[in-house]
Amino acid sequence: MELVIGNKNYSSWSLRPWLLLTYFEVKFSEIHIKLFSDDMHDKMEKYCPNKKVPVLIDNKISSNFKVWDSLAICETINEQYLDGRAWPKNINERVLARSICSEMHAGFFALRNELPMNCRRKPSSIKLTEAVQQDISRVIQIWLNCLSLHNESLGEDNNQFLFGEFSIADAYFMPVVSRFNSYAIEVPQQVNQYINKMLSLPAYQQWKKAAESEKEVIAVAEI
Ligand SMILES: N[C@@H](CCC(=O)N[C@@H](CS)C(=O)NCC(=O)O)C(=O)O
Repeated sequence: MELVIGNKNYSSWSLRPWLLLTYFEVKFSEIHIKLFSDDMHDKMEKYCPNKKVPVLIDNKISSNFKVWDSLAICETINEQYLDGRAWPKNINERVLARSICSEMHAGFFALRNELPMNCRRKPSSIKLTEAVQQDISRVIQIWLNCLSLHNESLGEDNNQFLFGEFSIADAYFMPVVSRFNSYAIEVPQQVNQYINKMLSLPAYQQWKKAAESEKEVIAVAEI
């Protein structure tokens, strides 16, 4: 199985399925496309039906099996390799997890444009517009709501993923966690605990290390 991904420092959509596969130790290899490089279009032509990354290629499932778009890829990994355990077991939590992933996938334009993922950025704050502040508030509201489901008493040991166990929802919000860290966004203590937990995941550390060793600098928002 191969996952076609962009630059690890910038490609937030690539990070989502990559983290899911890596967290659950599903074996795969990577095909890299350097975004906005000279050969990007030729490689996209070859691997990416939608001319975007990520794309999952899995000839074990069937010949020329390709899935594009991060959410469709996460769903496919969950179905084909994880026996459904990457969504919460409880139906109410599962629909909530699906809803917040879809909301992330279809919105948060100000957050994506104004705070582009840049894993190796030394954390520091920037001036936030009203639009991005609204997106940030909504993310915090989502996280607090999810975290409250499994954190009955908010003691220090209650350091859970969004739905207790790691799920697609955590993989989906990993790039937002990275952005909140890079741009030193102020958050409530419980959210800060979640952010630190996510940043210290070995799978994210592995991604970040690779991002740090990439040399190119891309001056484009929302990639
Ligand atoms: N909705 C898509 C978005 C994919 C996307 O925009 N990928 C960016 C890189 S993170 C890309 O390939 N950009 C290149 C381009 O648009 O030419 C997904 O969820 O996978």
